[in-house]
Amino acid sequence: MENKNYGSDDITVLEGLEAVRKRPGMYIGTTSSRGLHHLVWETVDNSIDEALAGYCDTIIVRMLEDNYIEVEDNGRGIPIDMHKTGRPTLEVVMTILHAGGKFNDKNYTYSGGLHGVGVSVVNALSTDLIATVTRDGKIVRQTFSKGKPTTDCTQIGTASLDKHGTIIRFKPDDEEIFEEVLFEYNILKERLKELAYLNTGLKIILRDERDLESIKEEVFHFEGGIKDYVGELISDDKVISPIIYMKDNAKITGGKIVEVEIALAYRENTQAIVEHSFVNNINTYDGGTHVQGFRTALTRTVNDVAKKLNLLKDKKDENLQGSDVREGIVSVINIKFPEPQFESQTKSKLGSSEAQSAVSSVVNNKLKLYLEDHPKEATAIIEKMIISKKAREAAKNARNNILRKNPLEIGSLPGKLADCSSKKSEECEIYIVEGDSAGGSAKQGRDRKIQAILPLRGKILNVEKAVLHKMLENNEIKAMVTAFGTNIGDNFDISKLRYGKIIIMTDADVDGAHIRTLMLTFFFRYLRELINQGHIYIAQPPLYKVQVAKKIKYAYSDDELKKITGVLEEESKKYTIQRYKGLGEMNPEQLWETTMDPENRTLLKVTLENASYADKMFNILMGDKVEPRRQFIEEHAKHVKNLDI
Ligand code: 0RA
Repeated sequence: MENKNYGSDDITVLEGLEAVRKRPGMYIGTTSSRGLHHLVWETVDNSIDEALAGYCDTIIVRMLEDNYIEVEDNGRGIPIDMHKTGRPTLEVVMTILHAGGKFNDKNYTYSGGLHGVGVSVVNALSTDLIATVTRDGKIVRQTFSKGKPTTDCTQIGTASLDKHGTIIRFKPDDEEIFEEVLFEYNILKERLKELAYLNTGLKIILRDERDLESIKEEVFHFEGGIKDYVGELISDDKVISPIIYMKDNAKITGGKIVEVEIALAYRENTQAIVEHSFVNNINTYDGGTHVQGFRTALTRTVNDVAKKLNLLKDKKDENLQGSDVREGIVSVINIKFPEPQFESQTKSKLGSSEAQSAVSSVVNNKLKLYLEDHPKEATAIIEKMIISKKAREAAKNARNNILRKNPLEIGSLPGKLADCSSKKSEECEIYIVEGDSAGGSAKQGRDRKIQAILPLRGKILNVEKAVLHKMLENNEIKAMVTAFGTNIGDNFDISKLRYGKIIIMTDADVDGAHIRTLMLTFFFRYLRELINQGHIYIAQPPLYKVQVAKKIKYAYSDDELKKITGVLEEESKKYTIQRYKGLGEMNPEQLWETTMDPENRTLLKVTLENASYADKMFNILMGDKVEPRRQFIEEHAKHVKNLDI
């Protein structure tokens, strides 16, 4: 073995991981709850890569005492031989930025995940990391702290030759990096379940062992893949036909393979469209070329089959349009695509043009086969589409009238809106406030120049089942959309947005969480571009008021309350604590000072991930099932409240 310049390698190692510790945001986005969970995704992504390459079928994620997370897989195991640098490969993978990828065989190209910065980043941001690898008959272990090895890579046991895998156990650095370390079971659960759906046959186990008295475990394992996912999405709703499932590979330039998997069904009693799409396990919230390919092929195939079955006349103007064939659909598109190009940094929209033809060709072939083999189902589906078409045509004139004199355009600003005086939209903000009394305080406390207040009464419409024009009949929704100025649906125009920031301000209780969920769901489904462009925020009112004589301090979390009272007790000062149940309990000055003053407040910017999570929660809250919802909300209120996932 060549003895390389050990010292200089050491320096690059330190520089690499020091950079991660200096600017963690560059690598994991934030150092709040969202960045914290990012560490888990990063680690799991490595195990998923092993599964994608065909070497791993089980991943176990454990939440352990003292904020440790452990991710175990039965993949090949990180190599344990000596690397050419003279250090063990395991150490190199754990301590050199992006090293993981360099060692992976490059003939497998679907990997990367959303983050793809490598497990060394997790190492850099953990006060403690223990890597245990089983391979080649050995069990070896190396430990690290803040990215630096604290032991050598040493053999700790033997194993039979057919045993292999990696266990990464880490404790995020809560001293210098993360604001608060609190892993949330439901956040892990939702993503791990999604990954299990997207990777058919892969078994993912989530175990919460933080309280040894009550260990919780769930196993996510779906032999039906995304067909099972669509099954979950339709839940107990009535469907027109069984779930249609297709899977095939398509070849693209350079002989590369695209794996295409699609599942879809039509619900009976709704016009709502539910569509999810993924590329290499990344949720493409804004669709892109693969979704485009699916839609064109779906419309074309259905029209062809409809004519063959004599359900439609063979004339062009008789054709079903895209909107007709998508009404009531629940679909999941899952593709594995080599080296995908995305249109945005958040990877929410696929740009690779070859994905369009790949998906189109699979749908053209497979869907046609299915519909021709199942004329009864085909007829039922197409008849539903023809009803949609007729409804569309019948409503055309009436609707044209309404749309032309769009009620949202001709209508003046809503009466309840207390607008701001500035007309410069960049500096303007609108607070959407729950309830009249809080709205009153907000109106008095605000900065009139740049802050507008829109109080909403009661719950906004259940957007789950409603169609667009129905929703616009809802006064609360109409008031919001009119105030924003952007209009909605086909008429949406972001250049008309009247406020740079749209801020949701609700009580810090269960009902507040519920209303926030409803609102986020509405934004997610109908005004997604506002989230995309970073216009939606959540206000953070304090949870407690601590009063010491005439001085008032505010606590925004239980942790902060503990800190404040801790200090006061050390100083043996007397104090009182008030828990704020609603915004209405604060007077205008307090509301301004704690929650609205741009100099002092904290706002959470809503991301697509947050909103999609809210949307998932909403489905459970608002679906057809009439389970005891209250209990559910209470259990999840924390997660809906702590939206910075
Ligand atoms: C480098 C190379 C190989 C696998 C891995 C890293 C690997 C990393 C992680 C992280 C968690 N689980 C993992 N499993 C594997 C390829 C090894 C080979 O060619 O045998």
